[in-house]
Amino acid sequence: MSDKVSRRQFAKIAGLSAAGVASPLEMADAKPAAAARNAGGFPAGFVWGTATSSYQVEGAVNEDGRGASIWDSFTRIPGKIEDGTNGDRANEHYHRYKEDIALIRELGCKAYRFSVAWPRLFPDGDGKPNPKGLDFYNRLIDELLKNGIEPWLTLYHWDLPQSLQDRFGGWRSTETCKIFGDYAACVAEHLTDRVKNVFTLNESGRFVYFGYGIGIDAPGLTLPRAEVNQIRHNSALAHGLAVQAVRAHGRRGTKVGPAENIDACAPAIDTPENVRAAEIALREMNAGYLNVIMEGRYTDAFLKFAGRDAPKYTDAELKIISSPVDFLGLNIYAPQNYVVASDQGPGFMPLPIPKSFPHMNSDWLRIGPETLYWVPKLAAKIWKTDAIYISENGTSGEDQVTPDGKIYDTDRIMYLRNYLAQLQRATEEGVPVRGYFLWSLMDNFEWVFGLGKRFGLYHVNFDTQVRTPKLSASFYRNVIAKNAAGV
Ligand code: PNW
Repeated sequence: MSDKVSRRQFAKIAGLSAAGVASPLEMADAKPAAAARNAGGFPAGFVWGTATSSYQVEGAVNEDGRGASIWDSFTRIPGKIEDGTNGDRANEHYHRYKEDIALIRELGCKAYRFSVAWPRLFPDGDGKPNPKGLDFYNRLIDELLKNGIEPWLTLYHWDLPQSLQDRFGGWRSTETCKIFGDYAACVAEHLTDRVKNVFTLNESGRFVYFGYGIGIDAPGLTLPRAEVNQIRHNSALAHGLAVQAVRAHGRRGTKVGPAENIDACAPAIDTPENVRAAEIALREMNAGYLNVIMEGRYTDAFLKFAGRDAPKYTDAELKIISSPVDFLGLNIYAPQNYVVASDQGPGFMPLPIPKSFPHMNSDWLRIGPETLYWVPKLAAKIWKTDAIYISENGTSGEDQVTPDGKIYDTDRIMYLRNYLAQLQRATEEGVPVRGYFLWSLMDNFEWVFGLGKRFGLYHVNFDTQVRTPKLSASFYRNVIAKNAAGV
């Protein structure tokens, strides 16, 4: 207050109107205020983590009784993987996990998101669990805890047992959903004495369409739209069965939720009409998975749009699908839809994306930092959740090793700095984002791109398996240490 008075007085003395154009002093004042906001940082207890997945890092595909997964088969099909590589060795994390956990600790991360390879536990998908498979995850979890790192476990990160694909057509059949429930029960029974947080399926939005619709991911099928819609429905059912299995077989208090690459909608311009349109868009564009999980029904617009190709289901299935979750995990990399208000249809219009829209060194990785502000904010409002985790965010980069042996990935730092600033803006407004998992701890097998796209904070030489911290590892360590984005 006294500051205001003195400023006004100063303006008078300086012959400037207090109510008119800002005085030079007022303009100077604006700076510390903005800086103070940035310096505020994230809430206390914010969970900082990194993430990987089993097929992308483990290797050791034929060891200790692991069965084949659909990705083992798919990567064998000529032409499917851009550089002809596969996950046979990947990062040899199955053997080097201790070294890798030391890397997580060096970052100061308090959490690590990894996935269990279903075919390690059940080589044929079902039957009796393979004790050696369980042993590996016991060792991994114990080592994490020994280093003060909370294990966050994903049940399904795309490595479906090949046997289930052969016997039931994979996710085409609800048999696979039931068996997934049994597998989830086994994981819950054996591991939730130490694992407190479980993600169900990673990115239904990706593996259903890319795996069964356009043949780009395993199992490489190109099925008609009605079948793809049915498979998406089955994936939601599998999620619901896993939630129930964790509740029934896990330690009391174990938290469970999805990890979905939500179709990220944001207002093209921040006006009340466009924000409302983005809210409607977020619900509708995610109607086939997240919304049915959170609301227990498909939206009218979704069913109308699908028409005769809509999934077939029972009320009992909708009940299972919408079993209450403890948190929402959102994988957010790039804006999918910038929207404006419209009086057509459900009330929004997604805008075409110009060819010149900037992106990182993966074409799909468009740079839209504000998605980390809008998407959690609108998601929390639509689905009334009080716990959101950013279960993945990060970028690929060229990551050349310079003659001094270092990797100066200032492009990744630019990306992270901008996205994290927007996430911080959301938490400062009270949006209930509780944690953030950076994808990825280290370069790894990037699906159809093979080893050619590097997402890691640590560079990996896949011939020697040497891990080298990139400059972004120091950046992230600093963010975590200060609990703030503006660093
Ligand atoms: C996610 N897109 O995949 C996966 O969960 C990770 O396994 C993967 O390594 C990571 O993101 C980086 O790609 C996605 O085209 C792949 O929008 C592609 C898209 C989204 C997510």
